[in-house]
Amino acid sequence: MKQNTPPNRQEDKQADLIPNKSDGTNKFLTTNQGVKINDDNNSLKAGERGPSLLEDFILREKITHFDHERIPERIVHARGSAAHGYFEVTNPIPQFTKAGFLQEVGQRTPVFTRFSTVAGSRGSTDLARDVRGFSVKFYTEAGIYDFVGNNIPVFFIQDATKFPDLIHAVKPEPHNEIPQAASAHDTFWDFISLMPESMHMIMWTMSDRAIPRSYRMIEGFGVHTFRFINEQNESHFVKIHWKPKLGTHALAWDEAQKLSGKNPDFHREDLWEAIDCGNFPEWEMGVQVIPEADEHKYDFDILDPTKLIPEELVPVTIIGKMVLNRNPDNFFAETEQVAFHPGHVVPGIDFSNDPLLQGRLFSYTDTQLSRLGSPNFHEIPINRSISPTHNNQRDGHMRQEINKGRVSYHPNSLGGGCPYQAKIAEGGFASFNERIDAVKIRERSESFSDHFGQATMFFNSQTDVEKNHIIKALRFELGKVETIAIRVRMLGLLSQVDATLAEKVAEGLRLSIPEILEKPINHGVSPDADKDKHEPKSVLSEVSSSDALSMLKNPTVTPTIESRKVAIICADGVSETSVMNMKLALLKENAKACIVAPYNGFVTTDANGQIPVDFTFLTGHSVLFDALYIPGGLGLNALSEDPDVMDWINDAYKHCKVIGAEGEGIDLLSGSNFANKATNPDDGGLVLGQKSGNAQFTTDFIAAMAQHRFWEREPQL
Ligand code: HDE
Repeated sequence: MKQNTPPNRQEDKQADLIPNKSDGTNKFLTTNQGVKINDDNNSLKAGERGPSLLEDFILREKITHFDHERIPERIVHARGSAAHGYFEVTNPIPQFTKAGFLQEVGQRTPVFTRFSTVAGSRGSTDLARDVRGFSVKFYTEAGIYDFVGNNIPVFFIQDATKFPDLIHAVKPEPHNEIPQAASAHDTFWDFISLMPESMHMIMWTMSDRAIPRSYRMIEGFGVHTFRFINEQNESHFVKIHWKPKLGTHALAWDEAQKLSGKNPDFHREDLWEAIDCGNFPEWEMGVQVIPEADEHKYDFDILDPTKLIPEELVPVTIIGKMVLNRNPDNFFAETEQVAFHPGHVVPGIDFSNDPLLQGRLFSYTDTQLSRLGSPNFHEIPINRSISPTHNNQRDGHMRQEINKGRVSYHPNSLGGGCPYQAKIAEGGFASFNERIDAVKIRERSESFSDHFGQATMFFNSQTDVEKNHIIKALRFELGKVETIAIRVRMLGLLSQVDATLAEKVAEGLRLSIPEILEKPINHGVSPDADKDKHEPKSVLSEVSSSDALSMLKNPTVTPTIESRKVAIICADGVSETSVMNMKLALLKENAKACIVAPYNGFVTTDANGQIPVDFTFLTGHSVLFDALYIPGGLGLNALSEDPDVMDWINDAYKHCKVIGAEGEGIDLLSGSNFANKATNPDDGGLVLGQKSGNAQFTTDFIAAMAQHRFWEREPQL
C-alpha cells in the first residue's frame, strides 16, 4: 500500500545502537563483573615492597583484557575511516528493481560508510598511491544490503583465484616487510608485468585517482556488473556509481608523500572534521542499466571486471543521494568491527557471473571468521540488521541472542513450523532463475582476452596534464623497481596501450622499448590452454575517448571552495583589515581560514588587535592547506629570513595551489623560487592585490581557489 509520506528510517539504526552505548560520566569505576573499585593505582602485594599476589582479581582482569585488545587487521583495506548517514531516494526505478529501499521519492535508509586504502596496514599513511575502498552498509527494512566497491571502476584481475597472488605481490615483501603501503617495488611490478589483464587498472592507479584530496572527493564504483530484479521477476544488468557533490580532486604526488610525514591521518581527519563542523559529505548514486537482451552487445564482456561501460554507451541515471552526517562514537566498536560483504543483498538485487565477484561471495564471511573470531559477528551492534532476524542457527563464540524453546531445526512441528519461510510475495529472497547449460570447465572465456583496448581508451580520455601525471607516476614506480627485466617487460606492455606513453616512461628510465613484446610463459592461462585463443588482444573501443574518465574534464560539478582550508601567513604587524576581510569572505563560502605565525599564542596586528594563532611554521605546513593567503602589513618582511616560511610558500607554488598576496605580502614572494612570476604574473593561481582590503581581491582569490589547482604551472617548475 502506498503511503502519503515516504518512509523515513534514517534514525532507526541510531535508535538500535542506543542500548549498547556506555558513558562513564558521574559513574563509579567497576570491574567487568560490576564490583566497585576502590584503588585503581596499586596492585595487591604481600607487603608494600613485596611480590604481587595471584589473588588480585582486579589486576588480573585488567591486564588480561588489555592483552587481548587487538584483533587481526583486515588482510586488505586495513586502514580506513567511516561515518554514519542516510541514503535518500530521489528517482525511484521500480521498473528495474523491487528493492524495498529504492521505491519512493524521499524515502530514507540509514547507512554506515567506510573508506579505506588497500595495501597498507592499519597504522599506515592515508596518502599512499593506492585504490580507495568505498563500502556502504544499508540498514534496510528488508535486511542488510552492502555495497562494497572502490573509487576505481575496474580491477587488476579477472578471476578471484588470482587475488591472493595480487595481494601477496603488492604487500610489503615477505623477507624484510618493506615497503609499507606502496606498490613501488619489485614483487608488485613483477606480477603486473606478467598479467596484461591488469593494464586498464594500472592506468587508473597511476592516475591522480590514486592520490585523492579527500575521501569526500572520490567517486565510488561497484566494479562488477550486478543484477536488478523487478516485481515481475525480470532481470536487468546494472553497474552502480557514486558521484561526489564536491567533485573528484587530487593531490600532487610530491605533496602526498610530504603529507605522509606531516599528517598521515590527513584523510581521516578531513572526513571527521568536515562532519564535525556540519559540512556533511554527499554523493549521488547512479546506475547504468543494461537489458538482458544487450548482454552480448558490446565489444567487451560485461562480466569482465577489467572493463567499464563507457557512459557514452549507457548513461548513468541518478536514483538517490547519500549524506554522511554523524561521526562514530567509538572507532573500534564501529569502524573496525563493521563487516561488509558483497553477498549481503536484499530482494531486488542479485549477482552476475563475473568470476571475480563469484569468488568474493565466498571470501568476505570467511575472513570475518578469523578477523572477528566468531560466526556471530552479525550480532555486533554495527553489523546488526534493523529488520528482525529469526532462524535456527545457534551457539558459537560470544553468542548474544537468547533463543527460547526446544526447536532449532526446520521443518518442525513442535514449534508450529516457526520460524516459517516467506513467500516471494511476502519478501522472501529467491535467486534469479538464470538458465545455465554448460560444461564444467577451468578456463577463461575468450571474450575476456582484450587486455589493452580500454587501457588505451582511458589514456586517450585524459587531459595533457593528467597524461603527464600518469607518465611521472610510472617513472616513479618503475624507477623504484630494481630488476631491469621487470622495467623492460612493463615498457613492452605500456607500448601496447600507447606508444607515446611508453616512450616517455622509457625516457625517464633510460631504457628502450622492447621491439617484440615478451610473451610471458603464463599470463593467466594454464600450460595446457590454447595459447592462440587466449592471446592478449587490444580491441579498440567504439568509444575512443570518454570525458567521464577524466577528473579535469568532468564538468558536472559547480566549482566551490566549501570546506577547503586556507593558511593565512601572519606575523606581528599584519594588516588586521586584510586578515579579517579574508576570514569573513572565506567563512561566507563555508571554507576555513587558519592563522599561521612564527609562534603559538597570538599575533599583534597593525591596529594593536590580537588574533589567535592556529599553527606555527613548525607545527603545520602548506601541504595541509588548499591555498595560502599572505596579507599586507609591516612586519611581514621579517618572515623572508625564515627558511620554513619560504618552504611553505615554495611548496604551495610547486603543488600548483592558489597563492594570494597583498601589499607587503607580495614583497615576501620576492624571496621565493618563483619571484619572477610574482612581479609579472601570467598564472591564474597567483592572485596579487597591491592594496590591502580590496574587495575585488578576495573575490578573485576565492574564484581561483574554486578551480582547485593550477596544474598548467607544472611545465615551468
Ligand atoms: Fe575485497 N576484500 N576482495 N574487493 N574489499 C575485503 O573483506 C576480496 C575486491 C573491497 O571497508 C576483505 O572484510 C577478494 C574488489 C573493499 O571493511 C576480503 C577479491 C573490490 C573492502 C576481501 C576482492 C573490493 C574489501 C578483507 C577478489 C571492489 C573493505 C576484509 C576476488 C569492487 C571493506 C574484509 C571494509 C575487503 C576479499 C576484490 C572492495 C579478504 C577475494 C574487486 C571496499 O574478504
